[in-house]
Amino acid sequence: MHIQTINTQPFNDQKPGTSGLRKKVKVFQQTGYLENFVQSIFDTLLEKEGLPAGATLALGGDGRYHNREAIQTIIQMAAANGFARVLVGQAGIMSTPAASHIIRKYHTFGGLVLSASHNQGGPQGDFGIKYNMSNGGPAPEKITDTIFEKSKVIASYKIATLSKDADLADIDIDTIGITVFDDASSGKQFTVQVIDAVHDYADLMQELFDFSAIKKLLASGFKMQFDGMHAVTGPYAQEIFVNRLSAPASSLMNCVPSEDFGGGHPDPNLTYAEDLVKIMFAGEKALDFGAASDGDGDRNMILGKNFFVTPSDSLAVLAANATLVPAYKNGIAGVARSMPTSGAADRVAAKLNIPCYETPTGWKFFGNLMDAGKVTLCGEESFGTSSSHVREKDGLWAVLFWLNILAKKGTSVEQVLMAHWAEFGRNVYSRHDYENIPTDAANSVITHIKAQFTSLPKQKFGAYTVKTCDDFSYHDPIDGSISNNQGIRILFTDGSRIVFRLSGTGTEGATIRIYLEAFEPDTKNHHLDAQVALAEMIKIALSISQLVEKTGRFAPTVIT
Ligand code: G16
Repeated sequence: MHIQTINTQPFNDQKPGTSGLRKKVKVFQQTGYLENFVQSIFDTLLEKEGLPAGATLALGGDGRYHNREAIQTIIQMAAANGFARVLVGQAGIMSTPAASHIIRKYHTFGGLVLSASHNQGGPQGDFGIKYNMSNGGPAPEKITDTIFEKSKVIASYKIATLSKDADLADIDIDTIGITVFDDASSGKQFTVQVIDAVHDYADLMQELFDFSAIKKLLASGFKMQFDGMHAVTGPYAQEIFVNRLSAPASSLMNCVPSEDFGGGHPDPNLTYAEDLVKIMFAGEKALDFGAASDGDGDRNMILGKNFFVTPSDSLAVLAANATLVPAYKNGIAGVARSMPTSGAADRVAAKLNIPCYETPTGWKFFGNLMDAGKVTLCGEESFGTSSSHVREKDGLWAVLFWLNILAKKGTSVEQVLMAHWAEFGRNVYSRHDYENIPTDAANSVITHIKAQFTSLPKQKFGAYTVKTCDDFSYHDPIDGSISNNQGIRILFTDGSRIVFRLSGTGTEGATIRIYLEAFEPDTKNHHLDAQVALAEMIKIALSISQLVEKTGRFAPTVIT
């Protein structure tokens, strides 16, 4: 093994967003681009903690285009930077929740997850990379800020040639097994271990949930469909639903992963999971349960027969019914939700007399709360829910949680929601996304809203009166860190809210997200379509933001 130091020039655009660095594949293919970012991560780690003897790095990605090349480069850089071992998913693939589990189960120093999540793949699509800490969770802001600072001044990176004859030979990442390389100069060894992350993950799910109850449900004529969206969860779904829960193979669709996600957009929502939506909204012919997961397997969408469960409601339902699941049978310590997520979970927490935390958007903000044992369940409106079993959101976990609830309750998805709303009231909720807007136009919308911070309070808009407005700041109760500018909140006197945020995960132009929420206590209105129930809030949001005038966009790209 030979270690080389290669001189490089910094790039000025390597600032991690909501979840790691996401860019077009073409950007990542520039000479030195990936290497600079990975070296900046390693330099940050070496400076902060140093590498302990025998340090192991977990490594895997969602299998998108450019994954295999990046995996090879990172293995060679890990060797050169002093890691003793790399645990790599077979074929370089690990879902994000599986990677989090692998880091925790094998006590690795940390992990690199190659994913641009729900963003499109292929040569013209997106690629991404993020670092997860030894707790299995995404690096917090203080680490990602340091990585960015280092990326701006980097002058060289280290890379090893691993084959015995010093050629840059590709390592076999397709065969489960261990390869050991000797470093003649230091006398040390470097190990690459290819692992089957699917089995490790499926074992964990089997420990958490009542598989025999779910198996019975699936054998009882209950019909489900899982849409893998041509992404990473296909093999996991096959192992869990078909091999372990005996669901028919026909209950899986789009479950063979492809590098460009079959040309689709692997985002499990009502717009992009259209194949599944057609099946689940087919009137009498619709199945009992439908679910989809995203590019890297951390998001989920839950559908009943002709019925959509908002992610905010899903979190609340899981919290309210947690004791039906073996892993949570003794109750949950607390819940946390991102700020734009509806307050439905807050109502459950209040009734259960457990704390509910409000954090900025981004799973990284939940890690401290889970590590400190303050919360068990976390969720975000962006189709993410999970628990402290890992430190990432977990798509299949949420699907199994729902199946476990349905198996125990013996009612339909819609009946579960109707009963939930009857007990807690309904936080009617919707998100409107305006994608790929020129950055200047998007910024002018945000500036325009902020300019009204002093004039908006007490203003009346139809039936609604503004109580306060601000740009959300989070004070982490565990480490005391402060995160400012996390989204504009306009709060109304009756508890309704409008939130405006710019997405931190896009790679083209800007995406404006408008989050709308109104509380409806009256059972006779609970069946209403959210767009109908929120019609007035939608008008108010457009009037305050002047979004149509400033962007020339007359309708959202995606409504969830
Ligand atoms: C990422 C983060 C989530 C966040 C989401 C939305 O999800 O992991 O915590 O809620 O982005 O971010 P934004 O609104 O900034 O686009 P994923 O699934 O893309 O990793």
